[in-house]
Amino acid sequence: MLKKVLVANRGEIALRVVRACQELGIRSVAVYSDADAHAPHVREADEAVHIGPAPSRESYLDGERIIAAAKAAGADAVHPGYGFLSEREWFARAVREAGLVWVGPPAEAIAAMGSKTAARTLAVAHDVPVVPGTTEALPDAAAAKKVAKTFGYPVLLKAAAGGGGKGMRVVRTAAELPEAWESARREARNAFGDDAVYVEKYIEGPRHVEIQVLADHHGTVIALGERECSVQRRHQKMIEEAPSPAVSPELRARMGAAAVRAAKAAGYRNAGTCEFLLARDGNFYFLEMNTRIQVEHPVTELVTGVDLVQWQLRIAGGERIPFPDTMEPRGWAIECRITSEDPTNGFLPSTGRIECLHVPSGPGVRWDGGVESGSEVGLHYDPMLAKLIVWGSSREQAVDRMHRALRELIVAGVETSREFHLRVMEDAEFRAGAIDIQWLERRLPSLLGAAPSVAERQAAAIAAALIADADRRGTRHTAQAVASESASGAGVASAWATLARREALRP
Ligand code: MV4
Repeated sequence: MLKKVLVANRGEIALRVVRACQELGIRSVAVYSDADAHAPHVREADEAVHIGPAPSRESYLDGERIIAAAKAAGADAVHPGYGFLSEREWFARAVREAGLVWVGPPAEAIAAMGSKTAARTLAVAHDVPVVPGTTEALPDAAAAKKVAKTFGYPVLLKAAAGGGGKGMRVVRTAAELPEAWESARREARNAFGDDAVYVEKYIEGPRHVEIQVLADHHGTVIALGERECSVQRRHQKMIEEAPSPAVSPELRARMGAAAVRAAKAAGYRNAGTCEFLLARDGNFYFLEMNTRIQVEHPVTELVTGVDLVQWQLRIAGGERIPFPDTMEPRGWAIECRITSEDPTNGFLPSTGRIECLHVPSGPGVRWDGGVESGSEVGLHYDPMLAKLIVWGSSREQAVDRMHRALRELIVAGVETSREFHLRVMEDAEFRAGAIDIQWLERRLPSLLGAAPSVAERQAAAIAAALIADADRRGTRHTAQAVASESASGAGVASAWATLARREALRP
């Protein structure tokens, strides 16, 4: 078993890993930048090492510095979390060469899955379905046109080095292809320094469904079911759930088996995720493998009962996976990403001090957060403050429970995605599970333009009652905050109202 793990990350995932270490009796070492000296992940870890100034490049992305910190602290392993250095092949290799255990897949597996075309080639060779198209980059637009003709329009041009939708172009007719080809190449070159582009059949209105896998060092590879991640905006996932409303036990078994084949083909170890497109006709296609623990891992944990982060640590320490290779989900789990973004203002990042944070609780509620009251939210790092995750015995119960939990949540001081999530939980299409990867962009105008949510209407009623009450108690300042926020109709109204309510009810 590992004895001391350096957590090469910050925020909620760093705290998540520290908690797993504590539960396993492993010592944890946090790292922190100037901006994070007082962050919860630093305080909760057994030890902490300062690694540099606020900009990530000089702290959380400084691999040499992090490895030096691990050695200085006497750690025997490094857990990278997600983002930052988690999928850098060179870092995984450097950690290993420093004599430390890498809590993740081998550098070779990261490399095998790093290129889209290489991953497609690997998938094809192991009977994992991929979208019809080429597995090689094409020399020019004429070659692309020729290939497109064989499986018909629309087609999608994709960057071989791809990621985040960069260098992707939908082409609906042969006439549009040359121009799209040039712009896809240009974008790929700028984004990845690699202008290799290939062609796929364009799948209309699919879902994004991914399969969680775990692989140990003794040849066992298992699938832990799927996550539905279609509710996303500009390639940023907003809400994830497990299982998917579109996946039957039979489909789950086939997708799971395909994911296990892909993982085995890559020599995969530890936790990873195979991303698929699930087409309207029920066909599924492998897209890529994420060689890290993902943001949305808790929904799988809640429906399988498997602590994925603990198992990352156990597997890295040499333990065998004790679970059966087929796992049916129990109940339903939903995750909402609580970000410091203003949904009414194009999801513009919001900064400031978190003046008040009241975390939801009660049956079936989990909060994986990285901030607290008093935390400063700046622009140096990702705007995700926390994840609110709920479990229910059915999808409907989970959605209702998420709505209840979101109503309990108060974040005052920065704008957040809370109100947006409330509206989604109230949305008839979402409640019917009728979602695909374009659903959110399509629905956003009506979601944000909709009548005030239940929470807002309640907040308005509470605010009205409070104004009278606060006057009597001489706490007019609270009443004024409530009144002005309510009158503006801003998403923070209910947060202030709940805060004020608590103030007003204080004896
Ligand atoms: C596709 C597709 C439709 N057809 N491939 C987007 C990012 C990259 N990882 C793969 N992506 C897509 N590939 C074919 N042949 C649609 C997308 C896509 C998408 C996929 C998953 C989640 C969100 C998405 C949003 C837009 C487009």
